[in-house]
Amino acid sequence: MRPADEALIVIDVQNDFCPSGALAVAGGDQIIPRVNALMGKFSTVVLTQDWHPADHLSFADNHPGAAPFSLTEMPYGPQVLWPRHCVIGSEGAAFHPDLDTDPVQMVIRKGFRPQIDSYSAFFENDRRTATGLDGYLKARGIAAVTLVGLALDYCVAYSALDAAGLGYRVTVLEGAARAIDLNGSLAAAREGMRAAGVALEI
Ligand code: VGL
Ligand code: ZN
Repeated sequence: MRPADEALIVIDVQNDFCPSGALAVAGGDQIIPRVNALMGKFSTVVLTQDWHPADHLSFADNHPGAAPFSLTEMPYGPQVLWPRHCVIGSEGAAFHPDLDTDPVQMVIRKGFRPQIDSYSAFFENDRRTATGLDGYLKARGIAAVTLVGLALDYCVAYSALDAAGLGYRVTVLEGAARAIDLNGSLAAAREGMRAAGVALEI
């Protein structure tokens, strides 16, 4: 068992990020056996769930003429326009059926405000709107977090950077994560995480 002040945070292991999903991450489902095994080692386990309303502004089809994976400008800065994914209540937004949710104490949903995307488990993309996860972890005496899940270069990396900024010791297990890798996003994410003091392990 890991020390009681360590939490496992499992990012977005949802159908839409797995093969045949709307925003499939290559090999996304391959991480699930390892993630399930890891859950047994941590006394605090948190899942995040990307959870978007149909009119979410991160969806390319809510911007007439815009192509999926193109960039737009939001009030909070540049934003990738994604294929429609993880719509609230849909099968695509559900956790992958092989993911063991029994040991999980907390599910954080994010990205439900139509105007703001949310990659990180801690703050939405405006970098100010909190999800409440920091308060939950601090109230439970958590000092270190291990992050796994999808996608390594977006939601996992953003969560890792925020966790480091909030004072947690942060480890990302790359072997239990998979990346989208859009225009060098994976290399940039790794570099950013290393610079922030995140331990990248396999
Ligand atoms: C994610 C793009 C859009 C992720 C979520 O989970 O990494 N990426 N929404
Ligand atoms: Zn999303």
